[in-house]
Amino acid sequence: MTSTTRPTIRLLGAALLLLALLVPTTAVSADQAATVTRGTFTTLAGGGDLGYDIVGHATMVRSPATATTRVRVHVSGLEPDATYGVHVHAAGCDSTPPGGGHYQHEVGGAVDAINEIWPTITTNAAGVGMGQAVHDHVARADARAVVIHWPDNPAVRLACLDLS
Ligand SMILES: [Cu+2]
Repeated sequence: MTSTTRPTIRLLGAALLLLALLVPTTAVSADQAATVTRGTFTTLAGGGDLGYDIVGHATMVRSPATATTRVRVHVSGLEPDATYGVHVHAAGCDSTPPGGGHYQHEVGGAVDAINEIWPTITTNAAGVGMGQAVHDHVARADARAVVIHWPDNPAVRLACLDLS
């Protein structure tokens, strides 16, 4: 071994040691990895009766590493320039009513956009809209459906989506 390669090897050794020290603190371990659930909307009878044919999808990302949950919704087939109440619900779309009740962070707590997950949709002139909600907790497994309500009467459920 020549005298010129030794410093290189030492440097490499130091770099590997540094890497070994850094990796455990910077890498996201398997149990901290984000969980992604998604689905596509089905127009419910309540929506079909009103002439809606809703097409769209939603994605929920639960990130334990940052203790956050993000929901994004993208839909077409809605009224132009309108706002639709959208919530994460706690039962499947095959429940009665579809989606069951609202998902709540603190069960039995406030019915608002903080304790519940409300990715409200605002549409453009073409009736296409997006909604998003970001929360500083990781949603439980019972955050399992997304329901779009009729603005004129929120009791009417227009479309439902199962997150899986
Ligand atoms: Cu709802």
